[in-house]
Amino acid sequence: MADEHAVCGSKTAAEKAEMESQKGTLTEISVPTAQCSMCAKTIKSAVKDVKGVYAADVDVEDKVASVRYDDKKTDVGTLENAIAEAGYDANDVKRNETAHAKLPACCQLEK
Ligand SMILES: [Cu+2]
Repeated sequence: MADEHAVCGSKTAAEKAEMESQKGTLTEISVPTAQCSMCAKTIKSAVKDVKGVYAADVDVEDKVASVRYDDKKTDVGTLENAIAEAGYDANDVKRNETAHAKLPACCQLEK
């Protein structure tokens, strides 16, 4: 396994294949407060917990979450809320401050 030591938030081969498949609808959600690979991991797992999401990827440098989802089971608003509930801004949806305060210190914004 070449990426056994890959940093948190990087794609596994299976995830990469999922993102590249044409399954479902692809949307990109702006996540301006994401800062590091831990953030990417947190956002990714929050989004993947939403029913109907096939695959998710977060680019911390571009500050964008790419999500493939079934538009019959969920929608962009639900995805935005899931990210906000995890403590991150998502498009125009503001982060849940309580969740944000519980993030690892490196992921919290400076006050
Ligand atoms: Cu972080």
